[in-house]
Amino acid sequence: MSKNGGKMGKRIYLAVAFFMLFAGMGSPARGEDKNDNVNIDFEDGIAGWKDYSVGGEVMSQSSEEAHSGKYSLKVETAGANSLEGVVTTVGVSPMARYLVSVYAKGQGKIYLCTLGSNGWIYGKKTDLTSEWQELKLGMFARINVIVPNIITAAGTQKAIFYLDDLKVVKVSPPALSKAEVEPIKFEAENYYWNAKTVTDSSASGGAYAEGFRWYELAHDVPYPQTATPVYIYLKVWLEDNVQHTITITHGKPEGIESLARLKVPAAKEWKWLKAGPFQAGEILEKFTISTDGPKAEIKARVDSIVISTKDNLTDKELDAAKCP
Ligand SMILES: [Ca+2]
Ligand SMILES: [Ca+2]
Repeated sequence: MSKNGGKMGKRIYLAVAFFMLFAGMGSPARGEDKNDNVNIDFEDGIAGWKDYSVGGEVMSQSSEEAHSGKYSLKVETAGANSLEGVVTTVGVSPMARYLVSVYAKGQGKIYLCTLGSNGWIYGKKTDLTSEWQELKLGMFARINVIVPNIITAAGTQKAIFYLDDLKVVKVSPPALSKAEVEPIKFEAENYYWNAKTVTDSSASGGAYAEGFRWYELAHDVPYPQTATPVYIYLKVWLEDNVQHTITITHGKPEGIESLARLKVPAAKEWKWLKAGPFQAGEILEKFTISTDGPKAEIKARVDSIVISTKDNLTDKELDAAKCP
C-alpha cells in the first residue's frame, strides 16, 4: 500500500471509530427495570404528598376525575405565591437514569420539576385543559431519592388541577462496551447557538465562542457512547473579578437537566477545567455548555472542549488533542 493509501486507511479507520463511539451505534437499548418502577395512582389515598408553598394549597383524594381507577389527587392553589403546588418523595436506586411522569388536567399553567444534585431540573411548562396531558422529565439520580414537584408556572394563579399516575421508571443503562476514548477535541465555535463567534488566530481552530450570562457557548456537542467513565475538559476564559460558573446541561429528551457546574476562576486568562467522571447513562448523546454568574454583563468564553476517558490530561496534552 502506498504512503497515501496508508494515511487514507488510517483516516477511514479513525472516522469509523469516531462514528461508532459518537453516533450511537450499538447503543442505548433502553427499557424499563420492573424493580424500579413506581406508580402512584391515588386509589389508596394521598399519603406522602405535601403542599409546596406550605399552607396555601388544598389537597384531596378526588373521585371527580381519574386517569386510572376511581381517584386522582385534586390540588387547589391559593394564588398567594408564584410557585404553588404539591411535592412528594420517591425512593430509587442511586446512580441511574429515571423517567419521571405524571398525568394532569384542570385549569392553570403548571410544570413538573425535580431537584437534582446540580440544581433544579425543569419539565415543560404546560397549559392545562379538560384532557389528561402527560408531563415528564428525565434525570440521572445520584442519590436514593427523587423529589417530584408539580407546581404553578405562570406567576400567582388560583389553579385547580388533578394529578394521577405519577410514575418514576428506571431507564436501563445502555448496553455499551467499555471503550476507552482517546482525547478528542471539539471547537466551541462549531457548536453555535446564541453566543458570538470571535475570530482569533491564537485560539484553537482560529476562533472561540463568547457570551454573557445564560448564553450557550457550545450547543449539542456530541458525547461518546461507552461504559467507561468519561471526563469533559473545557478551555474557558472569564472577564471578571467575580467567580462565575460554566454549566453543562442537556435539554433532551425531557426537561433541562444540569449535569455539572464548574467554577471559573476570575483569571482573565485561558484555563482548562475538568468535569466528571460521568457514568454511562448520565449524559445522553449530546450536551450543551452555558455560562452563569452574579453579573449579567460579564463575558465568558469557551475555546475548545476535549472529551476523554483519561482523567489526568495536562494542559499541553489538551491543547494538542485533535478534532475528529
Ligand atoms: Ca387513579
Ligand atoms: Ca476554538
